Amino acid sequence: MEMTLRWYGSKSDSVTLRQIRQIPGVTGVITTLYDTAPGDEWDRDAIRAMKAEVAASGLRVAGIESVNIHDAIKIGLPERDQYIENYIKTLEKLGQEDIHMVCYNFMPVFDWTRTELARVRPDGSTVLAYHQETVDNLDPEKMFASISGDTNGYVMPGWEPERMERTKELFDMYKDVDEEKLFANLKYFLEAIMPVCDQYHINMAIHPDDPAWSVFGLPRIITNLSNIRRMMEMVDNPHNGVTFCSGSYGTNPDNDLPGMIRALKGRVHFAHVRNLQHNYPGDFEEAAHLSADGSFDMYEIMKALYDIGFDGPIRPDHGRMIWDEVAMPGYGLYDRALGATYLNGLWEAIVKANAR
Ligand code: DNO
Repeated sequence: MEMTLRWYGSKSDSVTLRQIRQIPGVTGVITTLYDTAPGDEWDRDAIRAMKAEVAASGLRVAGIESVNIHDAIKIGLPERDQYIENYIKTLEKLGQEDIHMVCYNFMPVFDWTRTELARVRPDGSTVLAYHQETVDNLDPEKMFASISGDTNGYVMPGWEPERMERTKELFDMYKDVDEEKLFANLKYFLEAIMPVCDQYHINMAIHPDDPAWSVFGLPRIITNLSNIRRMMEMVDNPHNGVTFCSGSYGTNPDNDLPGMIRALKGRVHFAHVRNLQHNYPGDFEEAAHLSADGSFDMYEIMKALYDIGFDGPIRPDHGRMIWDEVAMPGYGLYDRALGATYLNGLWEAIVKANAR
């Protein structure tokens, strides 16, 4: 595995490449071209410039999170072919620039969903949290407004204000899309892009729906092992794989995280590893990466990744806000650095125990 950190670019991230470079064992970043909109064909010079900026700090671009999917593709509108064509050209350029892992998601309207961005934990840190009853009683158009006061002034990916202003229009556009249609549209997209992935050895890593169930009545399909299997079998190609995000699949306590990892051997192309705390059915909050701070056994998760021979990029995921840091919720420096160090420690112990 390669330990990485997500980086939002020098224009908007409070965390610098220099700081990331100083986290022991972190050799790469996961980033994207932040001036592009879903559906745009990326510019090769811009990809080169991004790579050069990262390389100048002694790090490398280990993968892209995300090349976002235009709504026309997810909905299955006639204009999807043009957007798929653009996506293919983007993948081609990434491949030519030696970037071989692309994370994306296939969630309608909302990317990840949380009801609080700064819930206070017993130790005084603040974390992202989810309370089902709040979602059930909330008009989806007010979702963004209800949390926007807690973003610390950062635009959070997936929650861009321009997109949130269009919530009503987006709901209308998705009104005829059910799970079956979404699966069919995903299949159409994957079939179209696999040839370019084969040509340039690009691993596509679909991100799970977070939380791993339907919100606001919208269809959500990347939620559990049987649906992932269906996705992999409908376009059976080793480049059609997943981002194993413990914090997203783990929102549903029925998902056996280490068991899922083992079942996905060969198809886990990227790992987001973090812990969360289940309080009671329908309420969870994010926790420190340490097993003892939340509900997951982080050792078992790392051990499962080791056992399947995982060799892709991995990153600590949402961190708590600690030590008075002011940053994008979930994406400060301090707690993610602690997370990276802890995951590296688990990995070293697993590697050495297995070498004996
Ligand atoms: C949230 C992230 C997601 C993820 C996208 C991938 O913190 O994990 O926004 O990047 O779903 O496309």
